[in-house]
Amino acid sequence: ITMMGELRNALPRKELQLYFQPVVELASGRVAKGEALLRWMHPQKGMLLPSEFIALAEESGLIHEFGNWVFMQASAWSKRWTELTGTLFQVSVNASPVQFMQRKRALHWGRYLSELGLAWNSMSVEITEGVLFNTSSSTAEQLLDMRDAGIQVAIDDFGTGYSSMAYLKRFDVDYLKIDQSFVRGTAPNSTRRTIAETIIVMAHKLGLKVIAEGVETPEQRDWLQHAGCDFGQGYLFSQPVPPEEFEQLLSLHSPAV
Ligand code: G
Ligand code: G
Ligand code: MN
Ligand code: NA
Repeated sequence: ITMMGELRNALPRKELQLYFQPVVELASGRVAKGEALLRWMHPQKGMLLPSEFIALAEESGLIHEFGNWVFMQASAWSKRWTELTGTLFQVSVNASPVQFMQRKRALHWGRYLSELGLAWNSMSVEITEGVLFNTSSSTAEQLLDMRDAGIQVAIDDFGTGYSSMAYLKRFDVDYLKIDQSFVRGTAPNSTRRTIAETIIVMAHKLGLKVIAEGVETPEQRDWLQHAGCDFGQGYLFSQPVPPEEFEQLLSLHSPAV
């Protein structure tokens, strides 16, 4: 059987699983949000990461089915964690550009959220800059529908793509996620760090919140917080973990000091 054949069976055979990585509010150290990351528990090969199967899912069209499953699962976890913590607990999902080509996607997700009785802003969708660069009317329509459905939008890996300020303004997104490569800049006057600090200032002027990715050390967390960055995500706080393990991080403050 081909990998494609196996991938077709992955959902009915319950081999897909969501992991979650905490997003920490830097000022308080509180786990404020979570990002859902897809895993394929392959019966022979073990746990496969998205880089090993998402492209195949996109080519085959399975990505639509997978993406809907991811959204529904993640919504249910948002509902549970909101109840557990007593405050709105937003969960984000990643979406491929291909998913935006399917019309009415956001409308269906919005309807699903209201059936579940989820509050506004319970969910956010992470897209790459390439999605904004796509000028098709379907993309613009989907982004507007997201807004109407109370689903927030984050630009993932910001700084690695086209990074056009004009698109940010035009599409009215909610979060910028600074790509890991800029967070790696350690020296105070390094180019990477300067870019990260500039992105933070720009985002705030446009009314967007900023999430830094790939935060691995207390030093990185500290300069990001000092630069006014709102949230951090990375191995310093936690790797992506299964939901049961994620839940244990919720009542606690960030374990890293
Ligand atoms: O932790 P990690 O190796 O899981 O993530 C790698 C990449 O896979 C990330 O860039 C992320 O955007 C992508 N990814 C993770 N989960 C999903 C998903 O459910 N759908 C899509 N389309 N991409 C995902
Ligand atoms: O969706 P996105 O492209 O942002 O996916 C994030 C990827 O980065 C995932 O593969 C995730 O496992 C990985 N990741 C998350 N935190 C860290 C970190 O602190 N360091 C490194 N090197 N990778 C991370
Ligand atoms: Mn992401
Ligand atoms: Na990213």
